[in-house]
Amino acid sequence: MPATGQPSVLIVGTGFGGVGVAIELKRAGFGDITLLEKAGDIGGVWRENTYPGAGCDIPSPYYSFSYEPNPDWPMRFSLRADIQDYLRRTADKYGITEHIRFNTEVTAAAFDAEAGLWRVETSTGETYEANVFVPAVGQLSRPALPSLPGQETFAGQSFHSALWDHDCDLTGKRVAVIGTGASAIQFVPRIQPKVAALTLFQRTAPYVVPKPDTVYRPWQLALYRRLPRTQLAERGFFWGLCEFATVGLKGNTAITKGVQWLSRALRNKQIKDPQLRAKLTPDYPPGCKRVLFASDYYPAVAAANVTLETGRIAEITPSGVRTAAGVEHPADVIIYATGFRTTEFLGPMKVLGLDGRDLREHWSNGARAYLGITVAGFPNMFLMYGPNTNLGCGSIIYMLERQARYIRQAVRHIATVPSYLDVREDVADRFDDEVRRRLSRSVWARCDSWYRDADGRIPTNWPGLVSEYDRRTRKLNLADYWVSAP
Ligand code: N01
Repeated sequence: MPATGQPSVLIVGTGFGGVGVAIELKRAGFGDITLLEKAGDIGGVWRENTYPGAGCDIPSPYYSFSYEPNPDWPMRFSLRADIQDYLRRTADKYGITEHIRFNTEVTAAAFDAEAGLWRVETSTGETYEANVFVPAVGQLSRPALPSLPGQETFAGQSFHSALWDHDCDLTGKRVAVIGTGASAIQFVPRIQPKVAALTLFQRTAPYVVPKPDTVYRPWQLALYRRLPRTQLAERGFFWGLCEFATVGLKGNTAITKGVQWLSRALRNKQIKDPQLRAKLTPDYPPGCKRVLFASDYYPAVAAANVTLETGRIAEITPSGVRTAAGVEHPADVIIYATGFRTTEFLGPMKVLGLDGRDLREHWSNGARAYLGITVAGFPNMFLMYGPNTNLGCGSIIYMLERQARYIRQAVRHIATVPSYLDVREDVADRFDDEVRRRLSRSVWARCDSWYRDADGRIPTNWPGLVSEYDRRTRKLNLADYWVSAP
């Protein structure tokens, strides 16, 4: 631990979380920062997900850093390349890129209490030491593949939507898409016009509502540049709209009925065949799974070359996909749009805290963290986008900024009084009890989704409004922590 005020900080990951916390610390005068990135570029999910049509379903004026508004967003709902460019530019502008070590994957991290240091190991065999350890590896970074019988026998090409094979030309091919979540509804309308036939395997119908997208006109962009408050107003509007929607997700059925109505109206307008419409009608409460914004999805599903298959998949055969009813759908290519292993926080990394306690064991009954940031027994480890900080509606960047602000205060304390902060177990337990109690009343407790783990626990989502998260993370309360000198 340095006696003077520059604790070393090691950040894992360079998505919005890693870059965001690095900027916060650098702006506060903490320069001893290292970011380790397993890939060769920054961007997190916006680097990884390159499927056609990949973009953000939160409006860009809200899905931006508050201190770095971007008057050049081409569209309200920007596509991935523009979002990744924005992150790259912002990292450069704030002098973060020079702190990044690319192609360096973290495999393990262990806390040495005597030295007050985290020792971090990488797949290349290097060891890094730092006073503060900030994993910022996201919740949606590990693709989930189903285990279907016969999968390995398929003779054609197959890939996951987050690992899109751009060498695989889909033109004129028979394509099977498994899954109808946020990823599928973005790429299905893009690939449908070029494929010969598309079979879409839907296990559960999603709620789809119109996407109020717009390409910003030159005068609008000029206005944003001249009068930044106009873009701020748009940001504020969507912030408010999501807060309102979240009241519904917390249990207000009058609001979720509105979502149901919007989705039904879109189906009635875009799907003429009553049988297809029935298949596309969800049978669970709105919001329980993520509500999807798309104005081009239903027309693509209704196209003549698309078959919506709702029967259970029994097996993958060398030539296609067979359902439990024995229907064989021939396919040249299978695309798995089956989502991510969202409840395995920190993925394959082995993290050891005080007295060698293993984070994976500590989380064997489900991941948990105080305010989604700190874990008892893992001092000076601060998570970005940790457990229970995801949103049903809202900008994750807003949440990340609150986490970064909290971590900056912790680093400031460590800089002033060389020490390590370990959240008190009773404080963390009380918080977790509250989160569980509140989530059990939310709409997310009422169906299966990637928000829940195999035991039905919800380790992903924040149970309240983002304004509450803002308030509760505004000031680091040292009374919540054991503060020890190394
Ligand atoms: O994944 P998903 P995603 N057999 O888990 C189905 C973010 N995101 O990649 O609903 C058959 O939502 C599964 O069926 P069911 C966003 O937060 C954001 O689409 O479990 N089907 C479901 O239909 C999003 O929510 C943007 O019954 C199987 C689908 O696969 C999150 O990423 C864009 C199956 C998986 O859907 C994940 O979205 C894209 C099986 N064995 C993604 N296993 C933005 O715009 C799974 N399924 C910000």
